[in-house]
Amino acid sequence: MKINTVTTTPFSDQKPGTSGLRKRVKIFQVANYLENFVQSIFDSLEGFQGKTLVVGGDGRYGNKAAIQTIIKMAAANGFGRVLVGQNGLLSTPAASCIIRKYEAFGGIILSASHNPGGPDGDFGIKYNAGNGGPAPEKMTEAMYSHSKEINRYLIAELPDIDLNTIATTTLEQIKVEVVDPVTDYAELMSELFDFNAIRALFKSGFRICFDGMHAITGPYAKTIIEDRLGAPKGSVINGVPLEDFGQGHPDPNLTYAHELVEIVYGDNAPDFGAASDGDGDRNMVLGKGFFITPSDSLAILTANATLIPGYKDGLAGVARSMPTSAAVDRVAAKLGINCYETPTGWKFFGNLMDAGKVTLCGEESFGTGSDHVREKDGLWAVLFWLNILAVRKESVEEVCRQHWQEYGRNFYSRHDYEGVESAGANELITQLRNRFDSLPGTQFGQQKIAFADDFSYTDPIDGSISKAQGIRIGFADGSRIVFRLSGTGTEGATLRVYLERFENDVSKHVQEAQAALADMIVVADKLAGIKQHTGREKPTVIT
Ligand code: VG1
Ligand code: CO
Repeated sequence: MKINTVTTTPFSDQKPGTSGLRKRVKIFQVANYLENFVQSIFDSLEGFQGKTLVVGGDGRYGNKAAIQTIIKMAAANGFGRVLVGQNGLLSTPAASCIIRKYEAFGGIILSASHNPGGPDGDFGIKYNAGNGGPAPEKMTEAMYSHSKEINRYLIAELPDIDLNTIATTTLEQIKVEVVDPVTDYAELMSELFDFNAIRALFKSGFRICFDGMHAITGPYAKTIIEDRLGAPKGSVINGVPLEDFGQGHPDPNLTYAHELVEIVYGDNAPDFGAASDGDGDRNMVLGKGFFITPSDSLAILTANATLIPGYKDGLAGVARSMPTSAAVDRVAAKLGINCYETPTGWKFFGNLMDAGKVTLCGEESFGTGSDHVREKDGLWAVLFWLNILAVRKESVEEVCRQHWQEYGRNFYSRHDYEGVESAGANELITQLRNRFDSLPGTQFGQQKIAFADDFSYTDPIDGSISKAQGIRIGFADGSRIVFRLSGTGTEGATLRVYLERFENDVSKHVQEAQAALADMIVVADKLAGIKQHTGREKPTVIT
């Protein structure tokens, strides 16, 4: 095999964010940009000679070309086998599943998740370790260091692989296997959930609308929900992955999944609605005209876990990211299991799952998952809900209302100010930080501040410390506002404001979270000067 050593110079902006390296497609198209980062990944790893690398992506523009490059670089760097999804496709949870199942050394996933795709959209790349989970901070920092010093990359002179055909090709020292992206994942789902019960539910006339948003989950949802579980054809909409996601924004929330929202809030609505994101790790769950917040979803799955075959013996513990509402904490307390609070990003759950401390994890950003893989998993959450409904024979709304009745309700909302100027956003955060000492005791309208801090996390397993993970302002009545800057955006800065208020008395429940949180929304602006620092009158997206 002829291996070329190509001379290169570093790029200064290859620091992975919350979930890998995400940039505009245009940036990834700059000569050597992708190659430098891939080589930096390999340079930060040890002991992979002759081992297996899993490669796949969410099908966005640039996916296939990047995969051909990565295969040649993997060969040149000494991997012995590459497993790649047919047509270059692998959802993030399926990649995690395949890494684990075939005991691969690790995997490279090409995705910018929920960010728009196409030539003017975003591209991304992330490395997952042998446990199937996103590289922990220590690893991403090593990649970044290598990227700042790189002066060469290795690439083999090999023909392109036919990604469309399931086949194994041996190219001198390296074996490339093009595998079906769905089979292994679907098998894992059938081991966790009661497919017979869900099949019976659909047979009884229960209707679902699953929106693939023209991203990766279409083929998975069609195979599992329509073919295996018997939901009628057409239950999956926008099910064909497109390179530009049909010009959409594959982010499953009430704003971007508006087609689905109109269906479940419209006449003749189905019993259940769901959507997933670009790379298949997020989920939104809806009943007939009824939205389940991701934080509530995590709490409800936890409370009902023993109804599911894969979790019938109970949960070791649960974890949620810091900005996620404390709804699951109440369930964990009642079940007598531990509830861990981690920084934003799935990479922080990996150690807890590997150590057997937690079974379910979740984030407010429409992410839920379990230790069946090491990523959040959109379809898994949908199947979990379907299994609960099949057993309880109640509607989504009934299940949720009963949950609130029993545990109280955490009113919750996230306000995003996308693509604002970085200077103003950083200033907002800095000013809050400088006031930590003076804020406690201060009264804002009805609300009195009890504490203000910057969330710092010490990993209970390896002791690593992650500082400055978001500003928390706690109020005397238990309400909370969190301010954080996004680590996944590609343009300017994105300010996220997370608002939460607990209400124990269900008779006081109003359906609309924004109304219930109206006071807090005013307080957030007064406290942080959001309008002043962002120049925005209102958020870009409210979830
Ligand atoms: C966002 C979410 C976070 C999630 C991350 C990756 O990060 O808030 O909860 O883990 O996206 O999601 P940030 O830094 O922009 O707030 V995804 O679906 O890449 O896979
Ligand atoms: Co995603």
